Order: sequence, then C-alpha cells, then structure tokens
Amino acid sequence: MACHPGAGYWGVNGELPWIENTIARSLSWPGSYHNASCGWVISNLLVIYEKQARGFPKPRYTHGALHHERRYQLQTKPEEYPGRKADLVYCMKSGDLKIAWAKQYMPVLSSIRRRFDEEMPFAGMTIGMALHVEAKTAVLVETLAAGGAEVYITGCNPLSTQDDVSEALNTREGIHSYARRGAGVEEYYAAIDRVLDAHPAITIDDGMDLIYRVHTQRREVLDSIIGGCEETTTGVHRLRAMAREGVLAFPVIAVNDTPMKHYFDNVHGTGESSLASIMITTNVLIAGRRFVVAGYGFCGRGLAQKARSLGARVIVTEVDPRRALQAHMDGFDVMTMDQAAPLGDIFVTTTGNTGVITERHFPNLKDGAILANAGHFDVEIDVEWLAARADSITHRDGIDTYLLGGKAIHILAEGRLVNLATPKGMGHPIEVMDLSFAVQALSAEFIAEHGRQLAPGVHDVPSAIDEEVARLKLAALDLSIDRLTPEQEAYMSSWTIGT
Ligand code: RBV
Repeated sequence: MACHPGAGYWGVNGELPWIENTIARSLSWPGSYHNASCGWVISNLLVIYEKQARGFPKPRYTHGALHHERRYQLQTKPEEYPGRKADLVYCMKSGDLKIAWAKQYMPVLSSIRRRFDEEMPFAGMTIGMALHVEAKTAVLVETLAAGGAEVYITGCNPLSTQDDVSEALNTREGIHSYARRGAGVEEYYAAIDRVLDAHPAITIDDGMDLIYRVHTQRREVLDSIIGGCEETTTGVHRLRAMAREGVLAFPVIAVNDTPMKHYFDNVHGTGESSLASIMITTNVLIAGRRFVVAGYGFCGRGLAQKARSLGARVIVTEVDPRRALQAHMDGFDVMTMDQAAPLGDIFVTTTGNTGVITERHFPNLKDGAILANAGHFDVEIDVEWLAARADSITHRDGIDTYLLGGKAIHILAEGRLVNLATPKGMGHPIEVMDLSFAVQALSAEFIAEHGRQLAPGVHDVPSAIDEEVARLKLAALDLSIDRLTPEQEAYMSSWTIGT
C-alpha cells in the first residue's frame, strides 16, 4: 500500500525510520496519484518531526500494541478512482477516519469552528484538557486549536481513550495528546502532569482530575490559569465542595449544569450509550428483563425511560424522596437496593456516589446478574470487595465474572463508566456531544475574554451561550420557532394585568 508506515509514529525505540522511507518513496513515485496521496501524510509527518525537534515528549506507544490500528483504511482503490479526492481518502488512518465520521454529525461545533477560524479567540493561549479522548472530543480539540489555542490533552479515565484518535491528534499542528488506553495510575497522573507542564491558561476537565492535581501537587501552575470549564456532574460536585471550603483558586464554569448539557447529554447521552454498550458487550436481550437503575437524576431518568422503551421492567432506587416520587409517578417500581438486589437481572448505577452496590447486596443477587456503572467514577459498585472474596474470576472482553457462593456476578468495564470503558464503548452519541462540546467551546471563549474579571468559584454557563448553542442546533436542523410579540413580552413582564 502506498503510504503504509510499517511501524509506530515514533518507531519502536523512538526513531522515525519509516518517515524518511515514506517521504522518499512517495517523492520517487511517478505520476500525480502517489504525490497527491502522500502529500497529506507528509504534511502530518512534518508536524511530528517538528514536534520531535522541539523536544515534545513522545507518546509511549509500541508497534505491537497498536499496529492493527495503524493500517491505512482501504476506502477506495486508486486504479478505480484516479482523482485526488479518492487518493486523500485512501491515505486516511483509522483515527482520522473516526474523527471525520464524528465531524459530519457535529454541525454546531463546525459553525463555531468557522467563526473561531476568523476571530482566533485563543490566539497565543494554551488550553490544558483531561477528557475522554475519542473522536468527538477530538473535534472539540480541533475547534479550540482552530481558534488559535495550543492544546494539550490527556484522558480522564484509564479505559476510555481510543489510541488511534489520540495518535491522530498528535499529527495535528498545535495539538499534543498524552492519552493512552489502559494507562495505570502512575502513567495517568504523569500524563496529567505533562498537560500541566504546558502551563495552560484555561483548563477543561471531565471529573476535575486536572484541577485537583493543580491544587494539590502543582500549585506553581496556578499563576498561568485564568479559569476552567468542567464537563460532568461529579466534577461539578467536587468543585462545589472545593468552593465551599474556600480552596478553589480560580473561576470554573459548570458546563454540566446548564440546560443544553444536562437535558440532552445526561438524559439522552447516558441513556442511549449505556444501553448500547451493555447490549453490544453482553449481547443479552433487554426486553422482559428486570432492569434496576440506581439514582433518578438526569442520567438515571434517561436510562430508565430508554430501558423501558426496549421492553425492560424497570426498578428505580433513590435516596431523595422527591426524585423517588417522581420515578413512581413516571411509572417505575421504586424500592431500596436491598429489596431490588434479589429481583434484578441487570443493574446500572448512576448516582455519582460511593458504595451503592456492596457486600450487603452481592450475596443476595440472582445467579448471573449483570452489574454496570454509568457514573463518572468506579466507586458505585464495590468491585474490590468482590475481587477479594470471589472463588474465581473469569475475564472476558469488557466482562469480569466473579463466582461467589456458587453464583456468577458479571461486572462490566471493571465498574467504570460502562458507555465509554467497555472495549466497544463509543461514549455518548455524536449529536449530543456536539451540544455539550459547543457549550465547552463557547465557555472556554468566555473564560478567555472575561475570566480575569470573574471571582474564584463555580460559575453558571452564561445563558446567552446556552441559548446560542440551542439556536445553532435548531438552524442546523432547519427548524424555526416563534418569537414573542411585543404584547407578549409586555404581558410576561407585567404584574398589573390579571382577571
Ligand atoms: N462524555 N463524553 C463522551 N466523548 O464520547 N461521552 C460522554 C465522549 C462525557 C459526558 O458529557 C459526561 O458528563 C462525562 O463524559 C462523564 O465522564
């Protein structure tokens, strides 16, 4: 194949032997096909070369771990499509193909990117990120880079990174990714440190690990930070706890808490992607099963509704009396986890809290119960206890089976985010992340412009940003909405008009 690299980007030992080869071969081939097709590769290679020359640390990939991802995808045969476009597609790698796939369903970010391209709101700024490094996140990263930012990114969960996407990001000018799937705790935090070494002006977190590290271990980085954005419920909880204790040193925008995030991302994103991942990992039927959802917040609500629509008999467990009542009136069975344990076939935790399914429940589960977590951290199901007590453990792709007192308990994704951390987990659907990441991009722009005037603490997403994202999405869908007439506006703001 014309542009097959044959080895890792940095080579097994960090050299780049195939780059010279590829460039030399492509230039020596006669005819426009090879020159055109390899031009794309060469431009990316030059970026890598330049990064290496500037002393950027190399990702620690090995050929063995990733070689299956490195092959170029044979999309079109050159002899059938001699034109240049076909050649470009022919030379795209799997990470680039994933990013291109996501991009076509992200019209809101695309339109923001076009504006950023012209206005360069992040010119001269560095953005440090810890998010799930996969294709949709890559589109956000590209959008920020298009706005002039130098972007440094790593993962926010050891199992959610897609290595080919991380690798593809490293071929982009101004983007540096340190994420690797399966990173151990040490490597995970070392990668976060790499991001912080760049002294970002803006942080973008999913779960607050970046901000935690800055405040606990890397306080010298505080000087460069104007402000941050936080993607998820758990991260916002942690931030509010920091703010309550008066230790949060800069302003952070709670992206999770804005309607354009939690109405869609938490409800539809978590709902659809968790079910999709459970189904593709286990291949079991949802219809007719007892499906237990722990927690009836936005995520639990979406999951419960979608499981019901697949024919599951859904049980909800809650600690908040109002949410429990809401679940009851939405038509779900409400009970305690103690009561649900012997009834459920599939359990999904969405509470964001620790110790939801524990030693008290495990012995009472049905033989063959399937347990998964859709909350940000792996603390909701006490997998450690199971691992210590189980008679045996069988590992499959994304499923660990613990034998306890003669009964099998299946844990998906090691109790980590089931929608992202199973081998085939893709994360939330693209269109949903288009909205969440549009809010991220505009909130980061807001921090760049106004962050210095904001007090340290947790801030709401400005409602103008929230509305702007909704309008952009409506425009992309070609949907029109009514406008308030002057009379209606006057009516809504008056208190003198009554019966
Ligand atoms: N999330 N990201 C993805 N990039 O595929 N999927 C979900 C992705 C975010 C989502 O916004 C949620 O709040 C958070 O991950 C949980 O870690």
